[in-house]
Amino acid sequence: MRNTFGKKLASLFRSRKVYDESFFENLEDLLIEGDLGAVEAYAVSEKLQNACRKNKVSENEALQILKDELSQYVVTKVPVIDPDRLNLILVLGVNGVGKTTSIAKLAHMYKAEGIIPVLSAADTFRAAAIDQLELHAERVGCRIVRQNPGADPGAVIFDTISSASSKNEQVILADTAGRMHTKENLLRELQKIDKIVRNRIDSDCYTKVLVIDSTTGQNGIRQAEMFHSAIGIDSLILTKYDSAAKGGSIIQIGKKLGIPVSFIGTGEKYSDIDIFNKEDFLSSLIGAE
Ligand SMILES: Nc1nc2c(ncn2[C@@H]2O[C@H](COP(=O)(O)OP(=O)(O)OP(=O)(O)O)[C@@H](O)[C@H]2O)c(=O)[nH]1
Ligand SMILES: [Mg+2]
Repeated sequence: MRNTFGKKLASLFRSRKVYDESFFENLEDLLIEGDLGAVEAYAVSEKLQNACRKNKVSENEALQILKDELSQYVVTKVPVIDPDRLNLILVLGVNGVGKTTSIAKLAHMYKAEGIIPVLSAADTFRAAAIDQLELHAERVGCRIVRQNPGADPGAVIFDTISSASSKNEQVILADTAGRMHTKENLLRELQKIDKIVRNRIDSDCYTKVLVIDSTTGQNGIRQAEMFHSAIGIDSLILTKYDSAAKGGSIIQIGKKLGIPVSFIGTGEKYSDIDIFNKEDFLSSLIGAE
């Protein structure tokens, strides 16, 4: 059992004498601590209370009820790459969440699957961001399209689409800035990029993924709301899952915004990315593994 939240939850169930009021209060506190959000925590707790009122519920059954309840908010959806057309994955997120690293991991993964990736350095806000992506491109062994720091990110994406089409590359992985002078600047820039992509890439080949750092907790839902309302998010990448994080915020994001999860980042190596597995995630979250 790798996460402390799961451990605490399991020990709450183990230590309970009866399912009384204080048990449910503790459960709600723990769920909130697990980044589920108060509304979700009370709803889940109430469901369990109802089940306990009707029947005698064992520890395992209670954990299963909890898992089933959370399960409805968590959906896995992986971008489908059509090898015969040009696909584009726009990687978004606030600064430091793991956008650039996730792009390198995805490029590595697609290459291993025989799909040709190309990186697009559309985070032109920080000079170092372009160099960082270039280093990844070298290491992974794929092409990168870049311009100078401060260049128009939309122009970088435009260039990438044009050149990738003529080179028969199959998936563009586009990095974006996590921060600009103001939040409004950032969102406006992203809307411009989105418009450029929508005009040139078939809608079913275009995916906007938001990177959520699993250690950020409650902030994750605010980030998702901000990006989703600005340009619409198709799926999430949950990063830094290796760092004793709970990742409970994706349940809140799923419930409030209905955004599914595609990948999970589990370390700093290129191979440390997996398709999000809902069963494993939930078992780990509630400490039932
Ligand atoms: N342990 C762990 N570290 C990660 C993971 N993903 C990213 N990191 C680390 O998180 C830090 C930030 O990653 P970046 O990929 O540079 O994040 P970013 O979102 O591109 O950051 P900005 O470009 O500054 O906005 C780096 O030190 C990465 O090695 C992960 O899944 N696990
Ligand atoms: Mg970056």
